[in-house]
Amino acid sequence: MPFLNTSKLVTIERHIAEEGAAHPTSTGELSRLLRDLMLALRILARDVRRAGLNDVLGMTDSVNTHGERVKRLDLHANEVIYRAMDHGGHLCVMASEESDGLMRIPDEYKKGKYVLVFDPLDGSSNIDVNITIGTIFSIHKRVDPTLDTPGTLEDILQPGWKQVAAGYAMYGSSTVLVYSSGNGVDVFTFDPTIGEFLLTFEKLRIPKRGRIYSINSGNAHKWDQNLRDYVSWLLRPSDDGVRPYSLRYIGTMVADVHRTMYYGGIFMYPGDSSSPQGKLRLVYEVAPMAFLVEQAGGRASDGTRRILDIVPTALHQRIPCYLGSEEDVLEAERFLRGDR
Ligand code: P6P
Repeated sequence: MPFLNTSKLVTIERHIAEEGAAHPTSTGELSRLLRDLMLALRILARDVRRAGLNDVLGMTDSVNTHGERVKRLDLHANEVIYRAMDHGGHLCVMASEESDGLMRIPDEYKKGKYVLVFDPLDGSSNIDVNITIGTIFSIHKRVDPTLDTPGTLEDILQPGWKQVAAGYAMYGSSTVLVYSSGNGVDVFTFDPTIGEFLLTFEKLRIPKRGRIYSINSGNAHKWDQNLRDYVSWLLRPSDDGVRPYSLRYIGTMVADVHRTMYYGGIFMYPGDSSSPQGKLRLVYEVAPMAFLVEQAGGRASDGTRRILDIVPTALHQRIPCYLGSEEDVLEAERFLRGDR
């Protein structure tokens, strides 16, 4: 797996500016938006690293829109991103997993042509035990870019294929940023000694097939029979040695998908008898991840439909998801259809 010679020393800002310059119609506004977002991610990288020391671990007394107890770091991350992005004049509206509804741009600030939706801290159930967590973001252009008025829910509920850019930061043994603006997937590693995200892997491609499947097997009793048959098949040794697959499940979508992007295989959060639409949210979790997976040559579906073609009907809409190597996701879809 070739890593770049760091002598190129390409920062995320330089990479975004060069990508922007490659588009003749580019105004530089997206570059400035992303520069502001990178500041927020640098702050979160620092705060996640120091969480145990800063006494920001633990639960708040609040419950989010999904009825889930909110970790203090979740709220902090939500606030950091909002404050970094609310005044730049690039956005007309924001929304996040932690916001009940739209996050308005304050009246005193200019409204721009972009929309930002995000999961400020994905994997929060892992915060207190120092397991990898992340931030997921997705950027759309507003439906009518000529407007300078506050954005609306219509600007947010756009299909994933319309995303202008998407990415995630993963706060693990190092902090990495995986990003695409539709020209392939690039990986940047944060160097805290200089406070920069440096390009460390260009045009990441998911292997056509992997040997790892990732799912919460604790829900197996609630799965559809076809899904049970698929997982049983993955575990049955094959003559060519490709199967059995190994199970890897971290419980942080960013980490499980990141591993899948590099090693191949399939990440699944299916619907089941108690949660027919699964757990993960379409707008700010699954759609941005699907965008990245497809940009890396993989496949992303809800078991039957391409994720990026699905038009959201609600901000916090959940969707079953099967993301990863093209051959693995196609195989899962065949089983889910009842084709053997
Ligand atoms: P479960 C983390 O809470 C999260 O939202 C995703 O990051 C992760 O993939 C999923 O939930 C894990 O859910 O039900 O397996 O604990």
